[in-house]
Amino acid sequence: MTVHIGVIGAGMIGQDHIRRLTEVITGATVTAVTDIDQARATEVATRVGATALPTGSDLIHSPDVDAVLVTSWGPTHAEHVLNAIAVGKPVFCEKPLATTAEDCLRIVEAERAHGRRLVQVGFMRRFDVGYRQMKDVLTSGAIGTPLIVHCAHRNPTVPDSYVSAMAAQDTAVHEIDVLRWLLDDEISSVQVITPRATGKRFGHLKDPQIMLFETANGVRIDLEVFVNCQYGYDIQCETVGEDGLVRLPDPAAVGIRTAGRHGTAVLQDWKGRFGDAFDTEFGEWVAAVTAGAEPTGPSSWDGYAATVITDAAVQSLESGGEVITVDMKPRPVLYGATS
Ligand code: NAD
Ligand code: ISE
Repeated sequence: MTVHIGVIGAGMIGQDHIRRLTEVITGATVTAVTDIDQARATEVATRVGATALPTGSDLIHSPDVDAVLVTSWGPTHAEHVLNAIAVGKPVFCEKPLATTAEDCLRIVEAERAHGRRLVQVGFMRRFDVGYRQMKDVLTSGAIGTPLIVHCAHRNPTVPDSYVSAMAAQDTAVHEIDVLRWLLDDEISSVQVITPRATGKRFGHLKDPQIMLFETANGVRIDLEVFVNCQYGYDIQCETVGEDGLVRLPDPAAVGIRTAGRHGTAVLQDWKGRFGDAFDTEFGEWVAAVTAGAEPTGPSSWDGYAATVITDAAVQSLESGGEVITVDMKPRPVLYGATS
């Protein structure tokens, strides 16, 4: 069986995922594309032999669409995801699931009323080989009980449109998701402090930021977010346990010795760093849809949790560094709660 996918939002990542679905993944084809920029929708649809449709609603209701991929702007995600749930179609939504906790909860409630999971959220780090190896080490007990996690998330530069709150909402949200999953624990409080700002950023931006999280089990996490670090795209993560530590590997790269120096290149963007993870993410999602099974990747509950925690981080940033308690609703049984 080939899964017929409709894509809402044919911008940068939408086009990259369309390429992935049509050229990399087996068992899927893109049959419909929509974008508020109709010319773009037509151009992208034509490229892959799909039909350009006028709106997200037309696409979701189309008989030629078995499953929906949402890659439009964040504030539009909730509407499309709710419409897909209403017609019972599987939906993959790029992060964020929604830009407010209230909208995330509406999605969780709609899915709960439907009775089974339909939604997967695009937190791709859970599919990265290095993070998966780290998860296996933690689960095996090889380093004992985890106590501390040190992380860094660095981008070379960001555009003028990037504002200080996006350090949590757009950037740290990936650590927030992957650390909840790695530790199988919930984040209970967050504090954001701002060291001396780099001179190499737009004047309005607080960069870098240090985010300090505590989990329900008392693990402490420090995360440096530095989105104008200049030198490259660099993701670091080290978990310290009672009996040892486990560190995320750097991407494999040849060592070059020349002109009296020895070095390796540093990647420049997230597309290069997480390209394989995106491929695995979509391969596993398509396999689940093909089998008529519930998706196994990040759920709408994970999307809700990430939004609540990033809201708390923004609140801390805006308060000048207060410790903010994360106020999350109880997790429903559909998402793994025991009661
Ligand atoms: P983009 O601006 O390049 O593309 C978004 C596209 O959606 C545009 O073509 C726009 O016209 C279209 N659009 C907006 N609202 C629409 C609507 N209601 N219906 C149809 N089309 C609509 O943005 P992007 O960089 O591709 O980001 C898209 C999403 O992907 C964002 O939510 C972003 O956070 C997420 N993203 C995730 C990652 C990741 O690492 N997982 C990386 C980058 C972006
Ligand atoms: C971007 O939206 C992403 O999702 C990238 O993974 C992240 O590294 C970057 O900081 C964000 O702006």
